[in-house]
Amino acid sequence: MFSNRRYLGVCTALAVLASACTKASQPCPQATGLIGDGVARFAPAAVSCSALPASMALVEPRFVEGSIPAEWRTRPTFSTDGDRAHATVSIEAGTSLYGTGETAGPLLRNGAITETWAEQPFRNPPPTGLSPLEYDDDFLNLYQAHPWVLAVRADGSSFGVLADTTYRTRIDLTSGIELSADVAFPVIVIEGATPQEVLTRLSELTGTIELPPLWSLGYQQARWSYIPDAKVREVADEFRARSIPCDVLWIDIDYMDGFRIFTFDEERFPDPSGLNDYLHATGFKSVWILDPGVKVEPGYFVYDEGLEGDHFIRRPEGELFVEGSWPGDSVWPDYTNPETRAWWASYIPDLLGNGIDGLWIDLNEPSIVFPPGVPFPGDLLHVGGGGLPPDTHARYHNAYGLLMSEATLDGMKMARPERRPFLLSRSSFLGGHRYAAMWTGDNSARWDHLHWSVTMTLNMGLSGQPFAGPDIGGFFGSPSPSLYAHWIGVGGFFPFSRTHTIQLSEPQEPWSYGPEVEAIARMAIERRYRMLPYLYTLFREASLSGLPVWRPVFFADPADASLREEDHAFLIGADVLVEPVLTEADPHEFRIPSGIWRELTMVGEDPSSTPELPVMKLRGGAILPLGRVVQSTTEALLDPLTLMVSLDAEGRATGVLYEDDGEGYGYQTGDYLLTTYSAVQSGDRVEVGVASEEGERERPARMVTVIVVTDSGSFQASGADGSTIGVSLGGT
Ligand code: NBV
Repeated sequence: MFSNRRYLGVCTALAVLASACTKASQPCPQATGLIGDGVARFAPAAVSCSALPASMALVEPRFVEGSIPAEWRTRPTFSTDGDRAHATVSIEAGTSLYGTGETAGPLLRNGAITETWAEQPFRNPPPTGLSPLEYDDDFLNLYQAHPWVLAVRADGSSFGVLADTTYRTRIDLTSGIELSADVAFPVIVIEGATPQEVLTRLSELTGTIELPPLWSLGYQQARWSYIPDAKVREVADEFRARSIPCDVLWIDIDYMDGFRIFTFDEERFPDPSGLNDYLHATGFKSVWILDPGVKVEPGYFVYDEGLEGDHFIRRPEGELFVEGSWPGDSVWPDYTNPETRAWWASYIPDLLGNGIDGLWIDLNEPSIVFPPGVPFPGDLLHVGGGGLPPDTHARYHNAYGLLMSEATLDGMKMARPERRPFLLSRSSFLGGHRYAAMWTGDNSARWDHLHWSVTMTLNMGLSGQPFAGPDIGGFFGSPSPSLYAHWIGVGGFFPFSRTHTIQLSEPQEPWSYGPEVEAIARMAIERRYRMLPYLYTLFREASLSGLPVWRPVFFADPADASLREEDHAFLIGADVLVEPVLTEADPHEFRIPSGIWRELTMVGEDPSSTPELPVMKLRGGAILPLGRVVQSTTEALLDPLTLMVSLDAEGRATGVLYEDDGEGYGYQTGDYLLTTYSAVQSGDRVEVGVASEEGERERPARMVTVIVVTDSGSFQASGADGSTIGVSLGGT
């Protein structure tokens, strides 16, 4: 039987019949029915298909493939209450709720209320001790919007609920799952035997991340702003002089000429190419910021050309929408228009032509800077196109960051089709991970934010975005030496690992807190570089399966109710358990999964002298591939390769290592090497070797050091990669 989708394809191919076919079928892209394996869509019965919003979360429309079976467990009940549409999903006792995107607070979301409305947080007056732009766990909405809940039942089986609308949606988890909005919306329910299966199914609908360039997984250093360019060089030199690994320096808004996007300040950044050449010569990459607000100034090329092409958002009466951004009075591109996206993308090649490696898009909720806290009116007009209907800002507000990400990424790919792009976006919508990584916005140098940086990264992963991390050390304020040491201690492990801070704050480089903290920061960052082969392997997995890089500990055993609230400890992939210290006082009691978890120390580390660094544990049955400490990923990571082995109760272990050239797309045509290593114990000897391999890349001639971690100490041996390496547990 044809799915509607294929049916349409056949209709298109048979041109003669086409009009008859489409007329007869007219499939509704929002109709009720099964739309994938374990995926059902429910549309409110009383609402016609044309009245339902088209999905912006999904990669492409999903058409009904069959009817929903009678035994389907999770069904929303639709109702209306005045002008408000509701969808209610009841949950069984013992069901734990997660996801809901970017929300401060605990990992477990039962009892929480979230609203999808991408917004720079603002409160006036703010609570004591905070400034108006600082967020805490009282905010219902932050910069990103993910109308998505991941539920784990008592038995470990799982389902996910997606309110498939970009309109502002309230997600009330105080009793079951109650979704509501001012417009009717369809609900997609995904069933799975485990939460992992649900997330993989979600990624089949919303897409996965693209494999990022290896350098973007290195440690990164930012501040608002390193000015002038000489300061950027000085920071780069300092990293190298102090042997603190770092891959990327970030350039904030002050590089621009009067904050006009796509320009450079002639005095402070007269030679961006020269600056980038300098950075590249010592193994750094650079990422530069871009805002969406375009200065209203006749004669400024972006404004003139944007006006000419009619690319800016207008008010209902037809005049341009003008408000204050960094450059003063500004207008905003209407990214719903494919021509506007192409226009925006056309500026990117010249910008990147200055040797810029990656881009960072900010304020794209979108936010007005002056005066702060003024919302974009819901009645502004968007022209749409390419499948998006013309409609108001109320409909497209939450998708603005996603569409700006798409346009910017298009420009990056156009500029350098042979290089994998790296893009970071402050705002986005569910599915935006297809285009950009995210950070958790303007957090604060406070202990509660250190904890939330872990829970937010985890919940982003449970909402389909694996490439996430906070401003390490906090954006607002200046952390104490102890807070920075603890933050960078865990910070070395974030999928996206960057220190960043606000204008005029105290210096926040790893050496800014004296030699003791500097040594801790160096160790934390060196741990990251040693772990990069494993992290890169996990990013590849995320790009294929949608599984997050950081995972909550309950992933190890979804049926174990005692793990559901643990949100200090977390897993990196399936094999590494991290127990960070996220509190100033009152030590946290970790709930960790049952089974074998052996403490892991990196070569040369003395954990007793560095309580700020998290305890790391390796799952029994796992082999962890580690690289060597390098100053940046421009150096070869994997010679020697270290394999840390933690045997299971049967004396076996396996582990996977993915490698390619770290940039470019050669991997898509076979230029990669995926190795499964295995270890088997017999008596007091463990033999470790290659169990299987995939890909056309040749195995490099390199040494492998195998370290078998046991309950009575570590034992090691070395040999050539590809050979069988025997490790004697007797130590001889
Ligand atoms: O561009 C300046 C900052 C930036 O450093 C920060 O990371 C963004 O989240 N940006 C916000 C604008 C400042 C708003 C107060």
